[in-house]
Amino acid sequence: MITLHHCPQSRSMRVLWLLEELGMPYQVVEHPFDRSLRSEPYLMLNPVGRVPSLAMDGEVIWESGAIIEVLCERFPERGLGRLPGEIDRPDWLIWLHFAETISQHVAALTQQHIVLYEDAMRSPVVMRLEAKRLEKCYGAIERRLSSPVENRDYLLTSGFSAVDIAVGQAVYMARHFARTEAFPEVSAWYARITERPSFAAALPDAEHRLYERDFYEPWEG
Ligand SMILES: N[C@@H](CCC(=O)N[C@@H](CS)C(=O)NCC(=O)O)C(=O)O
Repeated sequence: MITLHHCPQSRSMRVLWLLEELGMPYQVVEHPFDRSLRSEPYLMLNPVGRVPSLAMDGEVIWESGAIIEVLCERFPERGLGRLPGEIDRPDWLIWLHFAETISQHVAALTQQHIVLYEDAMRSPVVMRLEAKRLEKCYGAIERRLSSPVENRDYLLTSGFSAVDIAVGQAVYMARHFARTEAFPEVSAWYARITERPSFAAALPDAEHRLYERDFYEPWEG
C-alpha cells in the first residue's frame, strides 16, 4: 500500500493530485500543519519535518519533486512521466523543478501573511516583492504556453503530464497571493487542468484549510 503523509493546501497536495490521476490504491495520513511535524516519529518520515512524505514498497521518500519522479517511474504505463531518452524528458524535468521555484515564493508569503501572527513581524516590502516574483513566474508559464506549437494545451508538447500537476498545484497556492487574470494563457491552462476530477479530489474540505481567505492583499503596514 502507498501511504501519503499530507497537510491540506501544502505541497503534499500535488502528490495527492498525482496519486488520484495514477488511479492506484493509496491511503492518506493527514497531519496538522504544526509542530507535531517536528516530533521524533514524524522525523523518521521526513527528516526536516515537512510534508509530503510517501511510504511505498518499504521505502520512505520525501521531497515532492522526488516523489513525483519516483511515482511516474513506478507506474510508467500511466504516461505521466517522461523517461530518460524520451523527447520531452528535459522539459519534464525543467517544469517539475520549476514548481519548487514558485513554491518558495508561496512559502515566503505564507509565512508573512499567516505564520507570523503579529503585525510587527511582517514586512510589506517582502510581501510586495514576493508577490511580484510570483507574477514573474506566471510570465514564464505564459511564455511557454504561448510558444508556437500546435495544440499547446499543456506544458509539454507531448501533452498532459505530472508537470502540469506539479506546476498547477504551485499556481493553486500562488493564486492566494498573486492574481493570474493578466495572464490569459496561464488562466486558460489553469482552468483546463483544474477541471479534472483528480484536482477536485485533492482539494481540502472546509475545516482543514490552511488559507482561510481566497486572496491575501499585501499588508500596507
Ligand atoms: N522542497 C520540499 C519542501 C517541503 C515543505 O517545505 N513543505 C511545507 C508545506 S508546503 C512544510 O511541510 N512546512 C512545514 C514547516 O515548515 O514547518 C518539497 O517539495 O517537498
